[in-house]
Amino acid sequence: MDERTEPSARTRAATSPVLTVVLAAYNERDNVAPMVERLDRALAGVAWEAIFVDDDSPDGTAEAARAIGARDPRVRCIRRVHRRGRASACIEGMLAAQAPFVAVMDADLQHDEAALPEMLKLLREGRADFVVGTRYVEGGSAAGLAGLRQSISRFAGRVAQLLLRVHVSDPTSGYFATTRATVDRLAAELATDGFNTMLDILANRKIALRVAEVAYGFRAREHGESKLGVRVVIDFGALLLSRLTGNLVPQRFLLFCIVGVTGIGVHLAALAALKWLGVGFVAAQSSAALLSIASNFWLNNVLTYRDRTLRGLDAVKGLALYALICSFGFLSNISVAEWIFTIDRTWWIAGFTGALISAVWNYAVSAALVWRE
Ligand SMILES: Nc1nc2c(ncn2[C@@H]2O[C@H](COP(=O)(O)OP(=O)(O)OP(=O)(O)O)[C@@H](O)[C@H]2O)c(=O)[nH]1
Ligand SMILES: [Mg+2]
Repeated sequence: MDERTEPSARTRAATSPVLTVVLAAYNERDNVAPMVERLDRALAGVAWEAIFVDDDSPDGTAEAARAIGARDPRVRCIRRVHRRGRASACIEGMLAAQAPFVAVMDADLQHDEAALPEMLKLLREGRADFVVGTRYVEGGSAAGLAGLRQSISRFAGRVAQLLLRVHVSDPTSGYFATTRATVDRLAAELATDGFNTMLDILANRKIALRVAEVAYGFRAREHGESKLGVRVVIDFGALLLSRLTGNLVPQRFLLFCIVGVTGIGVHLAALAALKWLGVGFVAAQSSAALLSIASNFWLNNVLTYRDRTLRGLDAVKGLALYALICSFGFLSNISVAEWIFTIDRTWWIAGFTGALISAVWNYAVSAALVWRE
């Protein structure tokens, strides 16, 4: 490189961040500017950049981040369309990081940015490869969480500690910092369809991380709405199960099976109701089967595949295709079960294998044809 093309030392210093802060943001418009101001204050003396990862929020989060980025090149925004999910947003943000150290925090001002310098120090001095921001040690607090939420958070943390052998005081915190090298080594292993990337990294079996903790006080949300709900709880269960099976069973397949089980409930309830109304058995059984297929489709569409939910006409086409796929799944279920039953007359082994084969078929084919990426 000659003198004209090589950036001067000053430009290099200005354009080479040491710390990238990744902020997954969905409908957080009013939090963007205060977030950047707080980072600026907390990270005085540190070359940092911030990446907001927005999933096409209708409230204009991306515009708010870009408006700041136009004046302050340390602030960038990745706007994703037709995608949703905090985990995949965090992973993409971390992969886009320019700095050797990466912090992940919520964009809603609940994670205290004052903990960042200490987290960065531990990484820079090589005393840890992963630093957890924790609410549950001396100096930390979860005052921003309402009573019941705090109990649920602590309970979920305990379950994660026991089942995944994750030895940190706050496995559900979501606030962490690590090295870019760690991200590069683990990115391909991480679940993209969940909420808790921090726990996912801690539970990995590929590399042994040296983990440190830094206390912080969790603040109450001031602007915007919480995205926490039943889905997050279900995601958490699916992540635990998936990691307990050594990642053998994908998280999405577990969600698909949970939906399948609810389908049995819908089927039986509809059958009982139709019989009660005096409908003949075959007609009632067929209607109940169609209803359970429709309810499974709807639940998979909004839960299992919420990052690619089909809408409008696409949803109608998807439902027709899904019903067709399930009818083949049903046929393979019956034929496999019948075949096994001729070899081994244990009814439940034959029944379970048939059901498993059709579940795998329905899952694999609908993933490829109905909710394809
Ligand atoms: N890009 C992106 N960000 C998301 C998505 N869901 C949640 N987030 C962000 O992830 C962070 C955590 O979500 P919250 O809804 O605040 O969850 P929480 O902090 O556990 O819940 P509250 O205490 O009620 O705020 C916030 O910055 C959200 O904007 C998503 O689907 N896409
Ligand atoms: Mg929050």
